Amino acid sequence: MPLWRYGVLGLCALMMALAQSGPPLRELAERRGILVGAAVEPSLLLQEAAYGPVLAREFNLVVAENVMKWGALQTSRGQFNFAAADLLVNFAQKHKQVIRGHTLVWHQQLPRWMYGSFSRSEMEAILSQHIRTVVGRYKGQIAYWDVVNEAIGDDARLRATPFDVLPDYIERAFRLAREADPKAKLFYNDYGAEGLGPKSDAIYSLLKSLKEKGVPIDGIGFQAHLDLGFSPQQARMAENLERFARLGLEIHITEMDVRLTGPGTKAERLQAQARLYQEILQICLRQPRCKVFTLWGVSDAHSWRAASEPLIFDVDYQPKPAYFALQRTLQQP
Ligand code: 9MR
Repeated sequence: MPLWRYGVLGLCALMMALAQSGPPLRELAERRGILVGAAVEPSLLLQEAAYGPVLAREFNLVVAENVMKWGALQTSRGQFNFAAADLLVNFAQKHKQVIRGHTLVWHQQLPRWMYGSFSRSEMEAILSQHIRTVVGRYKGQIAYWDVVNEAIGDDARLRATPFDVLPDYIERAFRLAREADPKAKLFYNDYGAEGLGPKSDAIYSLLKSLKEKGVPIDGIGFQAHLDLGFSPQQARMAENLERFARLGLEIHITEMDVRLTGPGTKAERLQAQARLYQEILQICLRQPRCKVFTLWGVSDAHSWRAASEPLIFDVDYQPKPAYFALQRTLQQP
């Protein structure tokens, strides 16, 4: 790791270099009427000199990569720890960034106690206490919540989760979230549903039936964890987004990253990565209901897929071809 990443002079040099590389993404996104976001690990704000400044300069939306998950907030039953989540909220407010909350109901990253055996009424109490406490704490401060995450499996059926003792846990979660913060927009979020196919069909049917029942759901998040083999045209992604838009849902790209692995030279793969970022952003810009375009991290130094260099800043926070592709795309009429 180069030393300058930690020094004040190095940081100044980086910010000057960024200033010379054109307008910040957030400024351009604002002009286009969308938000450009990044997933945030608040501990990095304290640990890494370049992280906060780059996050503040480039993005007008932040989402908690991990610190608002059940396992982070309620490690023991009934005991909540908001320290890391508060750090994120304070940073966002200071830098005028909109906040996405992630996530209230997910089968992963649950605390161990959640795998105990609970009766229906106990689970009802557990779910409602969690959602009321978490959404209530940030009432008026978090604009969007991923209420239910990845409830549909890769086999296009509902996954088994500890919440299943409550057969209506999905709609219940949305109703509880609406009650706790009537102004927050409520989302269903999933991966592998960007294009047409059995999984996105299953999600479509689920959300359509929720809408028909009057469940308060406002939007769908397409995660977009992609690799270079994904072709939005072949997957008919724009068409897929359009059918969700016709349900009256707002659309967010919520967790985009693109693995750099595959054939070709590194330079070619970086160009292909840039093209894919550009294509997904274009699809969002052409869809009137697509309002948020979010990346799952800031730099390749810290990503759940760090080994495959999936983000738009490299490990030294230098903008990659993908950064410039997004900048150009936002500037196109
Ligand atoms: O990026 C997150 C990583 O740090 C965690 O270890 C992981 C736990 O499963 O979750 C990652 O984020 C996931 C997100 O919350 C939901 N969609 C898939 C993301 C990547 O796994």
